[in-house]
Amino acid sequence: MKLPSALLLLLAPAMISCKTSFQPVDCSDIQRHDKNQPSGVFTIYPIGSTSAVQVYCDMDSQGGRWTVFQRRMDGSVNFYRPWVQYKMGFGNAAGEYWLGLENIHQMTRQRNYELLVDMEDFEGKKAFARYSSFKVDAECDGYVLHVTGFSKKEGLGDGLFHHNGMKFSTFDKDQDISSGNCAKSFLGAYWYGKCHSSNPNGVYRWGADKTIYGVGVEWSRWKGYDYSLKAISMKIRPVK
Ligand SMILES: [Ca+2]
Repeated sequence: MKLPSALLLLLAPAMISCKTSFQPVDCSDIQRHDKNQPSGVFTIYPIGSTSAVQVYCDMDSQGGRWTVFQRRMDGSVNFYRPWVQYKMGFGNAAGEYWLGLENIHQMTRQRNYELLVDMEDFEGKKAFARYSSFKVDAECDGYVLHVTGFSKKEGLGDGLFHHNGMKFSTFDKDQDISSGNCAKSFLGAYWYGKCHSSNPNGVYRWGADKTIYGVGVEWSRWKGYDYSLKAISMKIRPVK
């Protein structure tokens, strides 16, 4: 059936508003809207209608609803990047990416979030660390990390204790508490302190490698400082 063009014009605003009415802030909103959504790439709006950004939603791990803000899995994306890139985000939501500190801050400013860090080594072993509270302050405060409530009974050792309360640093913006530049020394970007007990944004390498200490994709309380993980993803969801 062919509609008269005048009718189409009348319908247009309704069609547009219908299409844009659902603007999820995170993957939890997406699952609430449709409980059958599988894990995959979705568009969220962390800072309102003009802030559309693609993310990977983990709808499977430990009840699902997780918004992934960091993911390494194959070394396809270079994570040794300057401040502006860590602020705005980079990579590909279907693969390796960083969601961006501004998006993470805006999300955790609006709701109370918990954190899950899923990891895998090159032998196929999996592990996780979970925290009951996760929040990142504004840029003017250095995107300070607040992460507490580590689950002692589950998963592996606390790799974020050292990073709680630290500002975010990149090689071109040293906000760590070391006299040196942790981002340069350990070839990553992170909430470095003096310097790290985990280095998820370090150099992608293939497992155990003692040639350069501490620069890999690491979680020291699981595999030490000489083992670069095969995969790691950091994900958040609102606390019910
Ligand atoms: Ca420093």
